[in-house]
Amino acid sequence: MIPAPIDPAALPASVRLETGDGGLPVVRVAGPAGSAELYLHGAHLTSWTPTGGRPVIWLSAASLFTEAKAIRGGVPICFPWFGANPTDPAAPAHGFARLAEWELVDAREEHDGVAVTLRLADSPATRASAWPHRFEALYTVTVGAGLSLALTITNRDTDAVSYEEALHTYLAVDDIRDTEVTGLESAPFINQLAAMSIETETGPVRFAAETDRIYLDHNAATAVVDGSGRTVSISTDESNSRIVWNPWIAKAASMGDFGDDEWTRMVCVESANVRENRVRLNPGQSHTLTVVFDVTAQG
Ligand code: TA6
Repeated sequence: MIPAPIDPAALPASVRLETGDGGLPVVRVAGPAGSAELYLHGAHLTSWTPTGGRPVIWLSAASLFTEAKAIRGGVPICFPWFGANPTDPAAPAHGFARLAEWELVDAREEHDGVAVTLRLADSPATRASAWPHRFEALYTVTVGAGLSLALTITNRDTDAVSYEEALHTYLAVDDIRDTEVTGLESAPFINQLAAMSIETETGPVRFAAETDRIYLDHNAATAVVDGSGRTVSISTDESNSRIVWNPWIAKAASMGDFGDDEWTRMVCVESANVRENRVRLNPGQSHTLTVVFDVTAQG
């Protein structure tokens, strides 16, 4: 059964479908335990703030809000490939999902959370892409004192398919130079900045230069501890890859939608299934990647 777009008049009181930056439609959630903004463009979460706390998700002040470009910051959805497409150099980095317009198909209040679901399915454009398969994607964002993101992909094709996915989360930090990512101690990683060499962490991930690391076969919880005393814990289900990224000075300056001085205020800790961890689905099968964020110390 294909869910129909929800009638805006039927939305619960804590959910509004409005016009956001760049004239793009945005779902604004004002729940009892947290607030958030979720653009239909790319199903892109651009903010999450627990009630009484500070924003947890980072968004560039220089982000463009146009249909032709992914929003910079927030939680881009990388699907159905991660990074450059291996066969089509003209294909958009990180797949087509973050550039597509998703539909709002459900919104409901649960306990102290508010759950909003967006949907994307194959189209003539996706069927003409480097990944031409029939599929349905449902993305449920649950906003409360914590944040839950669940991406379900269903194979609607007649053949088995495989794909990569990442919830490419940009987290706000006080200063990247006083920040560490725990939970990856002793983990091997692909260093994207050193000819994909395989290296191993010797402790928490700390930052003193551009950092771009892919951890495979890793599903343990991680956490971001910044100098303000805030800890954001990150737990996942059905996610076997992690990516950690900070662009540092030169890469930040090279991106037109990223403020030159913004690199100190963010870190990407991404929950994914990439490379050898890609997902394989038989016809009719579904897979859900879930990530949950909790602020365990406000600071
Ligand atoms: O996840 C890290 C990464 O793959 C980096 O290599 C960098 O390219 C980043 O994603 C941002 O990619 P984007 O296409 O959003 O500029």
